[in-house]
Amino acid sequence: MKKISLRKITTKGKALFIAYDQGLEHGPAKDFDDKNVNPLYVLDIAKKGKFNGVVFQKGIAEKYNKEIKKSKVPLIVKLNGKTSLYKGEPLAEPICTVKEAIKLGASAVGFTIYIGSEYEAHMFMHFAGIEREAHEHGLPVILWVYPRGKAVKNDSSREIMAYSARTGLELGADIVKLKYNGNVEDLQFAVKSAGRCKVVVAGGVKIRERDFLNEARRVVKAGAIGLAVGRNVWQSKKPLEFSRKLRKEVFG
Ligand code: FBP
Repeated sequence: MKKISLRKITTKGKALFIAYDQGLEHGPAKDFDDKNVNPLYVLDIAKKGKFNGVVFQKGIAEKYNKEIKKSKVPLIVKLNGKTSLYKGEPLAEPICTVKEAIKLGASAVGFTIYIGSEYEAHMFMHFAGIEREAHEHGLPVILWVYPRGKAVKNDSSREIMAYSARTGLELGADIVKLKYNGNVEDLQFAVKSAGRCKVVVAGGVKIRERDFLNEARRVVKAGAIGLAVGRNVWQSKKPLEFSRKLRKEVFG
């Protein structure tokens, strides 16, 4: 098996990714305004803000491929997803293959698993194939691990955050993306639980910029390699200024 290098999507071992799959996950009216509804607006932030990667679903990666390539921002193609309209047990089926992602010029692929869901085993099965194929091509795999479903009573406990992190390691992800519960010690243990699988944390809903920057500093201090942020960046009134401050927190 090829050695998987994170070089293309990290800077000195740290990473700041910009996530933009919310159009599918939440719907445009919930998160977007007239500016950030346009993928090119976010791509421009990713480029000028020197992000280590931009996360797009296949459709955006295809339709805006020329601009993505020109921007030289590493492309992370999300391989599964779902809308927020379906209210059953969470399940995100694959909607793009590793081969297609490679054709689109992906530097890494992303996949979500809802641990605790009735369909967990199904997502594990799909992920196993994706991880195998991506790694055969030397492509890093980022796994979003979100505990969810009626069996999950407290999705922000220490136990569940460590469990999410460990799932990333056990399933063969190179980077696991977690929802941070706000407790630094819990995150430290989650990072330990992830072992040689690196940890990035999700951004969440837009909060005060100063608070977000403080959180970012603590997250990196706790051992995470960085963040994969969406709304807190592209909903900012001054996204480039905010990105610059965020970079400072992550990369020092
Ligand atoms: P944000 O920084 O905007 O929270 O994005 C992170 C992310 O993981 C996105 O990639 C994804 O669309 C979204 O959160 C999913 O959030 P949820 O499933 O909690 O609605």
